Amino acid sequence: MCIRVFLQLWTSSTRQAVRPRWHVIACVLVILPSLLVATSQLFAAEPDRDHRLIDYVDPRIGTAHSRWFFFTPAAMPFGMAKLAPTTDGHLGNPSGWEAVGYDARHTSIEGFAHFHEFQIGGVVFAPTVGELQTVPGNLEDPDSGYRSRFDKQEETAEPGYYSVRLKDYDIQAELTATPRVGLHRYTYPGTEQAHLIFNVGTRMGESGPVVDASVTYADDGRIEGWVATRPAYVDIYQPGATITMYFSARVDREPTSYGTFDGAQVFAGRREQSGAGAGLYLTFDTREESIVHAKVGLSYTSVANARMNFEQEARDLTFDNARAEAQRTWESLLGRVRVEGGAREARVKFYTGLFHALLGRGLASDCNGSYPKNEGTVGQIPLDETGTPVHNHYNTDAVWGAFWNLSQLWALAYPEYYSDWISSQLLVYRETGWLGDGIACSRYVSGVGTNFTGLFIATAYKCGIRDYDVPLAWEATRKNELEGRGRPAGAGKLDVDQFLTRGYSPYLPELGYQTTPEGSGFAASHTLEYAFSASAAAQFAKQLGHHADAERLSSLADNWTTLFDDERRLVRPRDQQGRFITPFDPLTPWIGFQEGNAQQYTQYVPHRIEQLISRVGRDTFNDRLDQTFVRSRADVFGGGKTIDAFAGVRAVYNHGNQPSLHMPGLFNFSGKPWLSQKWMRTICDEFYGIDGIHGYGYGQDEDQGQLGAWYVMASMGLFDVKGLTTEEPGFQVVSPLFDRVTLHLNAKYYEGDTFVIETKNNSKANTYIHSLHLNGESITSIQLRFADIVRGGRLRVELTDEPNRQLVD
Ligand SMILES: [Ca+2]
Ligand SMILES: [Ca+2]
Repeated sequence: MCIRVFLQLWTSSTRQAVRPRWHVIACVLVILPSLLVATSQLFAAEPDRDHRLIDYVDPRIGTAHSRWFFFTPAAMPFGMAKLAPTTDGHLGNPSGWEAVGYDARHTSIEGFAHFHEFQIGGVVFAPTVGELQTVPGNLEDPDSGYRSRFDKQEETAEPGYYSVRLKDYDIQAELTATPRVGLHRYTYPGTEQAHLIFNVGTRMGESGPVVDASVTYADDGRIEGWVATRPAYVDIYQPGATITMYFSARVDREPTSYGTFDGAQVFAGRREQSGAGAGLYLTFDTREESIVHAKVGLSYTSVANARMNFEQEARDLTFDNARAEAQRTWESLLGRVRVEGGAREARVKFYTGLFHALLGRGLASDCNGSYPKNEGTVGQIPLDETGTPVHNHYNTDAVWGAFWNLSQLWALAYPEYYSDWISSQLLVYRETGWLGDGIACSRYVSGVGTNFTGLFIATAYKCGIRDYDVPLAWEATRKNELEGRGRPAGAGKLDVDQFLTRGYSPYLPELGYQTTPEGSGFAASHTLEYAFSASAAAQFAKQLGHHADAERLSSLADNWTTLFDDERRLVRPRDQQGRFITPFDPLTPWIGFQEGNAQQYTQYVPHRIEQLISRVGRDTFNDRLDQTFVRSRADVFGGGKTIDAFAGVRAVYNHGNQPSLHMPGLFNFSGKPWLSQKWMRTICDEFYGIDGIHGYGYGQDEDQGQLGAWYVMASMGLFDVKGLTTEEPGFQVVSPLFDRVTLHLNAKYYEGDTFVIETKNNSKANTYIHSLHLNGESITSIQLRFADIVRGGRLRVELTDEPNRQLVD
C-alpha cells in the first residue's frame, strides 16, 4: 500500500508541489531504503543550488520572551512531534499565554519536551549522570535539579534538528523528528550512572495543571504513558474538559537499573507510577558504548495509536535518516518560495519567518486517521481507497489577525495545508454545531473570544481552494456570522446578536476583558471585526448564489459606521444607551478594544477602506497615517525596546501584535502607494531583527507564524489589506527586498507552474516602484489579481529612489 501511494505521489506531479503524505513517505523509507534517492528527487526544491535554504533559518531569532510553541527546531513542518529544549517550561504560565519554555537569555536546560502547541505541552526527557535527581531545579541554581548549564556556542538549532552539550554532565544531546515521532540521540560520558529521566506528570509550558498521569516500563522494554492537563484557555472556553497527550517510547539499551518517582520521591525498582508528578528513570552503564537512542511515538488519542504512529513512521528509521528526511522536507516546503539576491540578512529574516509560519498549527490526528474529538472521545477521519486519511486534523491558535499574513501565504504557496485546516475546523463544526476558532485537541481554546474561521473559509473558496465539504462550510460560515442563540463560549462572538440587532456591541466596562450576550469589554473591536467577517461571508454567499444572505451580510459589513465619531474622525466605543463613551482617550488600550486602542483600531475597516478614507478625508487620512509611522519608527514600530508581549498596546502603531498589521498597506488605497512601499520596507528592515532579543521586535507576541508570514509577504512584494476577502481577491504590489522571487504553485489547485517576481535596480536607497510589467506588458496599477498570479507568469518590478506619482491604485 505504501509503495502504491508513494508512486501515485511521484507520478501525479511533475514538479515539487505535491500534497505531503508524511506517514506514507516515512513508511516508504522504512520499507524501501533504496527509494531514498527517489524521495530526495521528489522533495528537492532545486538540488543544483549552492546552498540549502534551511541554512538561512535561525530558529533562535526572537527567542527572548517567546511563546511556548515558538522554539521547536526538531520538528517537521506542521508536525505533531515538536521537540525542543526547555529552560523554564515546568513553571507554566499563570494565564496561559505568557512567555515560557525556551528563553535566549537563560543559561541552563531542564530537558526536552515533545508537545509544543497553543495550550498543549508535555512529556519531558532529561539525560543526566551521577547522583539521580528527579526534579528540574531552578534557573538560579542549576545544581538544585536535573537541569544542566549549556553554552550557546555548543548549541545547534536548524529546521528538523537540534543539538547541545549539557555541560554539567558532559552529555551531547541531539533531537530530530518525523511527523509524529521524536528521536533522541544522547552521547554520554563513560559512567555506571547514566540516567534517562521521563518526567511525564509535570506541568509544561502552556499545559496548565496536570490532572493525572501514568508511566509504565513494560516487560517488552517499551516506556509508555500519558498525561492529562487542564490548560487555562480550556478552563475559559470549555470548562471541565482536559487535554491528554500519549506516548510510546523505545530505548535501544538495556538499563542496569530503573525506578519511578513522584516529584522528588524515588521508588527504585518500580515499573509503574501514576498521578500528577509521575515519572520514571532508567540507569545505564555507559563505560563501553556511550550512545543511547530513544524513539518516541506520540498521539492525542491513545497509547495504542502512539505505538502505531511509532511503527508506521519510525520503527526501523535511524536517527541520521530521520534527520535527513526532516531536513529534506523542510528544504522542499521552504523552497515553495525561493528568494534570491537582496541582503543576506533579509534572506535570513525571510526563511526564518517562513519557518515559523510552517511550524505553527501542528498535526493532531494519527497515521490511521484517528483524532481527538471535542467531547473527549476518539473520532475517525474517512480513509481513501488506499487507506490514507483524506485529510489531517490540526491544533491551531485562533486566526485573529491572520488574514494579514497566514491566509495570504497559505493560499499562495500551501493551498493543500489551507484545505486541511478547513476540513479540520469542519470536523469540530460537524460534531458540535459551531465553528471553533482556536482548537487544541479539538477543545475550544479561542485566543480572544472572537471567531474568524468563517472569513478564512470564505478566502480559501475565493482563491479556488474548494476540496472540502463546501455546503457544510457555507452553513458553518453563515451560522458563525448570523447566529447568537445557544452559542457556546468556545465559538466566540458571544455578543454577536447585539451587532446584528443594534449594529454594534455596547461597551460594558463592568465586564473588564469579558464578553456576554449583552456586550463586551472589547465591544468596539468586536463590532469592527464582525463587520469585516460579514463582508467576507457576503462575497462567499454571492458566489454560491445565496443572494438574500449576501445582501444581509453586505449590509452588516457597513456596521463599522455606527461607531465612527465624525467629530474626532475616530472609531469610538458606544455604551448601552448608545452614547459615545467619555472620557475618551484614543491611545488608552483595552477600553473597548482588544489588545489595542482607538488610534490603532480606527483603520480596522479593511473591507470598506475607501469609505473610511472619504469619511476621514483623504488628506487628513494620509497625513495622520504618515505621521503615525514617523512617530512609530522611533518606537521600532511597536513598544520600543521593552521586552514584553504587550509593550506596544499603547502605541500609535503596534507591529508586535495582530490588530493593526494592515495599516502600512493602507496608502495603497489612499492615492499614495509609495508610502506603503516606503513604510513596509522600513518595517522589514527595522522592526525585524536577526538575534535572540531583537527578532520580532523586542521580546514579542509572535503567534504561530503570523509575524513571520507578514515579513514573507511584504518582502516578496505582495500584500493584501483586504485579506483576500473580496469578490475578485488580489494583492497590492509593494517593493520587494529580493532581486528574484520564484513562487512554485501547487498543480492540484492552480493552473500555473511558477510565478516569478523580478526586481530591477534593487538597493537600499531604491525604495519606490518606478514601473511594473506583468508578462511583458506595462501595468499602471499596483493592484494584482490573485488569479493572475496562480495562472503563472512574471512580474517585473523596477525600483527607483523617487516615488512614481503616476502609479496609483
Ligand atoms: Ca543539575
Ligand atoms: Ca498576539
